[in-house]
Amino acid sequence: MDYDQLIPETDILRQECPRARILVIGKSGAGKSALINRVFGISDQAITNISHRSHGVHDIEKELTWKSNKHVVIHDSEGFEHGDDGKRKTVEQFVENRLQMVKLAERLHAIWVCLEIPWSNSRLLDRGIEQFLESISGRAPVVVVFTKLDLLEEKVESELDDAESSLDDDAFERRAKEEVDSALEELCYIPFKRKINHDYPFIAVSNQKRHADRIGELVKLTLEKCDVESAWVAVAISQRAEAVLNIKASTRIGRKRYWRGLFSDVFMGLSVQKLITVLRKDIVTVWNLNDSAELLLSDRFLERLTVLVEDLSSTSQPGEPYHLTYQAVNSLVKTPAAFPVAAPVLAVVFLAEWVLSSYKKTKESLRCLMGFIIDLTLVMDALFYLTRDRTAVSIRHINQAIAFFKSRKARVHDEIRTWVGQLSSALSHLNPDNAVTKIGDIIEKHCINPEEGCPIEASDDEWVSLESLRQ
Ligand SMILES: Nc1nc2c(ncn2[C@@H]2O[C@H](COP(=O)(O)OP(=O)(O)OP(=O)(O)O)[C@@H](O)[C@H]2O)c(=O)[nH]1
Ligand SMILES: [Mg+2]
Repeated sequence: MDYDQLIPETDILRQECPRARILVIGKSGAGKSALINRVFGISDQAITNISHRSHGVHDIEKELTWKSNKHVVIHDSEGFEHGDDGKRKTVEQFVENRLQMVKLAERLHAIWVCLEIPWSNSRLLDRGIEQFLESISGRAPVVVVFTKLDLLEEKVESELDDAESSLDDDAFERRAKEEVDSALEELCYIPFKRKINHDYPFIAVSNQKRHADRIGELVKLTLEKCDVESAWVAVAISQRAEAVLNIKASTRIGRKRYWRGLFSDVFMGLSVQKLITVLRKDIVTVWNLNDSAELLLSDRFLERLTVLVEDLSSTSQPGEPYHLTYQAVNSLVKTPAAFPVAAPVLAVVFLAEWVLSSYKKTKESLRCLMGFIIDLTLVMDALFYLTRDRTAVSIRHINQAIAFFKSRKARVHDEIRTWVGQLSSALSHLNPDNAVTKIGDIIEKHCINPEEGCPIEASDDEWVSLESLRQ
């Protein structure tokens, strides 16, 4: 394999399906824009651009896209009332056409039908929507979304408060939850199933932060409907609701051709720097954070990652000093042509030494590459939580994420050491799949618990120094 073949898997997938394409249908005010905001982390300002009220005219063909999340395109339909046959047929025709498109990128990867929970005795379903759901039954990747769950909760809680004022807090919460569940059955699930013959998946959501897990659930239901790998990856990358889905997307991409290649013979002799540059591109792409300044693709970030990993490059224990920078400068001065790098030469000297060699199938290489993939993924996981309010990634965020990961690094690296240590020394017999599976297991074991998130600690606006990472 030569360098030209070594391109990020995400670039290949992106050619096939660069964006998740989703149709959102629902009455004006049903909460479509709020939902899009929650799932894709798109700013409120952009949301007002797609309000039907502010635009008046509505065009399902229009592709709505956002600078802050380039991995999604939305078609927004305000739905149709009973008797709006013309409008309904337009939407049906649109869906039919899109289902038959040859190019995966042009097809609809999901249709979210948004129905406001009728908490104040309004109507759940219009006849028009019923007809639409019947007409496309089974052929389209529909998920039904019952919106504004918080308003139902408020109503149930206030009624319960009036009726049962003597309950203590825990009992109140339990009762309220039970009553909300049964109200959802009664107001949404049962009437929906009675009216619609087809078995569409559904979920009740709201735009409140405390319901983030339900937004995650919606994304999971949507992914279950994606039967083409590249579409699955596109949707998983586009969403910003669930870190675990980015981790899964990472592992799925990792299983493809070239991650496995890292653990087989095809990359022998290539520059490790080139390999990790490609790996970094893939992992950063999969997380799809708002990185307008491209800090995550910068040399500075790469330097810090390679230093995080360097304790795996030798059999010595963490904490022993490294004199790598000195050695790297020296070897660079002696044999500059040995490093076919695009990055400015000065940046190269800061990279840890293990990066500046060519790839060999040794236990050291295996430990370092596994470490690189795992460390970067766990740093991205922390960044996901730190920038969850959709702010752009900053150096401060990156420092915080690195510091948080560093506090957990010893355990992660111990696991990598132990696993590689027990392999037989004839690594040519290594099944690449085992290494990829192990990477996935370690990441899932050490990723952040969504309920805890990543603690925000004081941090600098300047990049954390390499020396302090080595301590
Ligand atoms: N309490 C609560 N309000 C919500 C929720 N979702 C949306 N809203 C509010 O409901 C109103 C309408 O929400 P939008 O998201 O703009 O509705 P839409 O379906 O996009 O409406 P159009 O763009 O007119 O078709 C706004 O004032 C939102 O703030 C929710 O989950 N809970
Ligand atoms: Mg809207």
